[in-house]
Amino acid sequence: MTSIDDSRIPGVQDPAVQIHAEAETPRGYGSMKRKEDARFVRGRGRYVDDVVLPGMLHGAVLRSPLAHARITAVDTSAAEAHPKVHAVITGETLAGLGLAWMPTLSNDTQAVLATDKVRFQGQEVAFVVADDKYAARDALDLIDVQYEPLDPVIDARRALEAGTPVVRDDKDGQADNHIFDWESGDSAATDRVFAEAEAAPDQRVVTADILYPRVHPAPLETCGAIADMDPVTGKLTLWTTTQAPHAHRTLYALVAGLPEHKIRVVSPDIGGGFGNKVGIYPGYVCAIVASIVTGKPVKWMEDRSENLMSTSFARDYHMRGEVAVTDEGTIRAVRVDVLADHGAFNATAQPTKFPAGFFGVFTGSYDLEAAHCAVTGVYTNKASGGVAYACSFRITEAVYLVERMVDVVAHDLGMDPAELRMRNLLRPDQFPYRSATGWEYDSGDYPHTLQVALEKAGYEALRAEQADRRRRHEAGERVRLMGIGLSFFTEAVGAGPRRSMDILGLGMADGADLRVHPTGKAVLGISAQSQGQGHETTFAQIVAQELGISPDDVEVVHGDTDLTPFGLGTYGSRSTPVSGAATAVVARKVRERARIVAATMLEVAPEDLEWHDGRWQVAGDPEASRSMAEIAMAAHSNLELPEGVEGHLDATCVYNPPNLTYPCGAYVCVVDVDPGTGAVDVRRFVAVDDCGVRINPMIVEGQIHGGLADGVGMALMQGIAFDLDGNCLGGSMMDYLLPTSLECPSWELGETVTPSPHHPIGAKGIGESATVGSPPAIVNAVIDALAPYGVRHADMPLTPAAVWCAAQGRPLRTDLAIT
Ligand code: MCN
Ligand code: CUM
Repeated sequence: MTSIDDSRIPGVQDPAVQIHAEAETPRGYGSMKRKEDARFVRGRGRYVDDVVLPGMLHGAVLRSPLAHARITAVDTSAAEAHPKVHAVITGETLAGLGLAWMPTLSNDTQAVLATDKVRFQGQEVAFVVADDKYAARDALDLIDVQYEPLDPVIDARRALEAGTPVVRDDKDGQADNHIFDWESGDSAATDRVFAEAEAAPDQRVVTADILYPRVHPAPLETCGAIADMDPVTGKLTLWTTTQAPHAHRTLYALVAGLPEHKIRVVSPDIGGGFGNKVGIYPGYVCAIVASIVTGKPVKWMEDRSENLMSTSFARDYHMRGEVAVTDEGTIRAVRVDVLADHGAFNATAQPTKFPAGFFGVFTGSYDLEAAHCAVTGVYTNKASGGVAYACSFRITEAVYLVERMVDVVAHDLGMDPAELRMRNLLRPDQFPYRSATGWEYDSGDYPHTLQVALEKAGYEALRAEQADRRRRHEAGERVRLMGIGLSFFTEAVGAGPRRSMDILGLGMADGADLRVHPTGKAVLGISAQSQGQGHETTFAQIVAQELGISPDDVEVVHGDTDLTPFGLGTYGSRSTPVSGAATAVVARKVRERARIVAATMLEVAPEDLEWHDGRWQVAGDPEASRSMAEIAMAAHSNLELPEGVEGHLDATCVYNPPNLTYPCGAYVCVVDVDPGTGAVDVRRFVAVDDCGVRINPMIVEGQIHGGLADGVGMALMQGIAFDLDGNCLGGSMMDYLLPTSLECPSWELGETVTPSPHHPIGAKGIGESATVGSPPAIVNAVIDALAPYGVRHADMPLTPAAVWCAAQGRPLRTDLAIT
């Protein structure tokens, strides 16, 4: 038997942490403080790295220093002789178990530990297990790997050229670096509109090449796992940083052949995810194998550089956008060609399938006659991607592309970008709207949302101030240039409808189970996995709203596959759209059961009762009513219920969403740019989001704040470049810069509310909206500021150097460091 260190469990020694500090207990929706913060702000959260098991050993991963090399020999004898080392696992060890390669989310294969070649700098080569993590790290230096260096493939734009080395020569029939071709939309219809636009005297085609650079989500806690295979019971307990505990359990069962009921995945507090913790990493598999081999629990936690260099990155899309538009500014069609750099192993969420090819929403928020996009994926000698940082390989790049293109069109037409957007936005009467690429947007009032943002920003006055600054600049005064940038985005979140989506054969429905105890307190089990989004609070609020009890009386259980119902976890802002819907539905089931119990108690027919103010009440007789606590006690008593009605107040449900939810938002960013140094100051940022009904407005705003900061990071600071030898230039936080409060303005938020018509409580997801919507607004603002220099486009990250070069008419290539 193993046990965890009890003193670290909040509440065990400090009952105060269980007490919620609200003066007045709220019921249902509203900005109540987060329940989980009682432990987080006291430093009493329990993260994966806090888990300590008796007799636990520690693992460390040996990584490749080279981006591309053949492995000719691996000598582990000196490491094995280290007095504190228990085992050294290599690719050969794993090959003996059939585990040297594992499947990825895209049904590609990925090396767990390299056998034939290393394919990116930082790739996993061997795993050492020792008494402590220091000894494990020391022993890595004792492993002798012989490499025969090969030319690396670093420039994605050249990956398909003849004569380029083949990254994946391990795959049968793979003679080049091509992974897939994926397309969406009607190519013939789109080409027709473009031909017309080219021929017509009062229409035109606007084109731009746009890069969304490689970035990394960089969560606070890096990835890791503690594997504990009990040799007596044969049960594997895996404590791990996962956003999808149930999916991981099933995958371990399918891939490693372990019986699923003998696997328990526990994901306690995890320090952020941002998509970084969706995939299964080699280190997890190594920890499991190491626990089986040594018969002891084995912990593996990566360090910051390992996280930045080897775990799922995001973006790396080279995009060509074309827009067919009339001279008056009516956008007719969009055509997109994308080269997607997926690194050495294709690990992104199935890009060939709708809607994992979420890039299909590149038509944005506009009413188009036609649209077509083609994406080609290529292998390079870089770390593989994943489901990372507000869902790469989907909306994030698509929104950036279309919102950047709209500004390029405005530039070329000499039109105001707000006016151009207003002219082309979908109208409220067009919903539900079927896009040119087949997506059904559920609801929205886009012109209103944009209007609210423009008014909040004081758009007219900003433009007047800008004109004045430009005059002074032109008169030779040394002033900072002012830029105003807009974006309007439509998100598509809540994966997803069963008929259109599955990952490795699993559907996308989520379960929820709710038990109401005799005293009216409730426990909700969900499959969503909070990484900091406040689920323990908001999901309790949903139950509270439906049952008329306090959120403080609802305990939310998640992150343990032995205790919670199956579901695919938290990513793609799907928790509220899917698990949240399941929670509302299961609570309504309980409420209906409570109605029968209350009717029996009040000796009336269930139809005579009305749900009023959180109680079941006899119609027209407010005196005759019962609360959920009274009903719960009766449901567990000897009360004689009608024939066929079960006692107690428990229910389960599985929610299979009929559609995604489509939140939207209008953002306005104001920047000041110093043309002498290229330094950018984000002066103001107005964000008006519509995520339907808000359960906890404070948490929603927190989510938006975080996403806006992400946007500042991506637009101005982040971006992982490589040199031509394949050295990753973003491997530490000295090189990969995260935004702080110093780079961020005081956010100005606003809202519009268009409920989702198909979601039980009308809510749409919000977790990624601001990360998706803010980069184009910031970049548009910087480019707008540089208008006096004739700049039409420059790629992120708009570092001072990139801005300065753009102003000099020599835009930087930001994905490669060419020296
Ligand atoms: N919410 C609400 N009302 C709404 C919508 C949401 O009150 N109409 C609340 C929810 O109940 C939840 C939070 O806002 O408490 C976020 O909900 P949702 O939009 O459903 O997103 P998820 O919970 O599924 O979170 C995933 C999303 C993703 S995919 C990334 S990436 C990201 C993000 O959340 N990672 C985060 N926000 C993050 N925030 C933190 N602190 N840490 C991360 O790793
Ligand atoms: Cu795609 S980043 Mo979030 O979905 O976990």
